Amino acid sequence: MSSILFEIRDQVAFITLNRPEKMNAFTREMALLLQSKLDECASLHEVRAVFITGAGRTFSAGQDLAEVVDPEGPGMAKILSEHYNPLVTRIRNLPKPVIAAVNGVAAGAGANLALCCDIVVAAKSASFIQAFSKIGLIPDTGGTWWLPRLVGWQKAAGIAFLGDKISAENAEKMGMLYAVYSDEEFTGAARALAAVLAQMPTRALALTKHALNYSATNTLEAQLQLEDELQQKAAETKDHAEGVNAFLNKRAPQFKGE
Ligand code: LHQ
Repeated sequence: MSSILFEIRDQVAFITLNRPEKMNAFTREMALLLQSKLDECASLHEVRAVFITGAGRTFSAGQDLAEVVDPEGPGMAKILSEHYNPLVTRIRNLPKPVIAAVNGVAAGAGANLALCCDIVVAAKSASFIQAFSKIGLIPDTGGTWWLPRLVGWQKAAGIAFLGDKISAENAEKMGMLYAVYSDEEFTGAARALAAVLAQMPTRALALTKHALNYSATNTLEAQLQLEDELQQKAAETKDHAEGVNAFLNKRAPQFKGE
């Protein structure tokens, strides 16, 4: 069975991290396969939203620690530069909405991969652990970048230093998540959200994502200039014309992602 399951349905690419017996911990093989699936999502016109979840009872336990100590393994030097950093940049640069559907524990690099997605939703029983300090490491996979931006400096420092388990409900209160659903509703609600996003004006969402990416480092003046440039591009899309036409004719828009 492949460590990454991939299926396209109704213009949503469903990606499942699939090593449930090892809590979906990442090996090199799995990280490289996920990279290639994200590339496929970027290039296929029929994919208009990406949905990432975990098989079994966890989202992902982060790096497979057995691989770290394996003399035949990739070694520390490659794990960030060849596995996780390219995953984060792929997700951030993918011109389509990426949803992390956190079904259970998300620990270490698994937690931070979820946090770098555009919209993070979680089951009530899910949790987030910055497990790094427990093994003498620092939060990687963008953790030191996302955490202070999502939850503020104080909470970020506490969560990163202590490595304690944050429940989905607390994570949502702190601003780490878009929504928490009951365990019973979770799969249906998370997939419904992806289905809605896949029917939206995909190019406008991609331009919004681009603007949000730059907002983290731009000055207000630079961001206003960027919004101006990107809005010109959005205004040229067929979906913009369709949206305005549908509004004026009091009908539902039919966006095609063009
Ligand atoms: C695992 C793992 C795992 C291997 C569970 N590896 N087997 C970057 C730079 C370079 C090096 C290091 O890493 C990184 C990035 C990182 O991600 S660092 C952080 C790595 N992750 C962790 O430290 C988390 C370790 N796992 C846990 O704390 C727990 O397993 C969690 C809280 C995820 C789940 O706990 P439980 O529900 O109690 O399950 P369990 O601990 O019994 O695990 C079940 C099995 O999964 C078990 O295998 P076994 O053969 O005994 O049944 C675990 O050994 C295995 N597993 N995480 N990361």
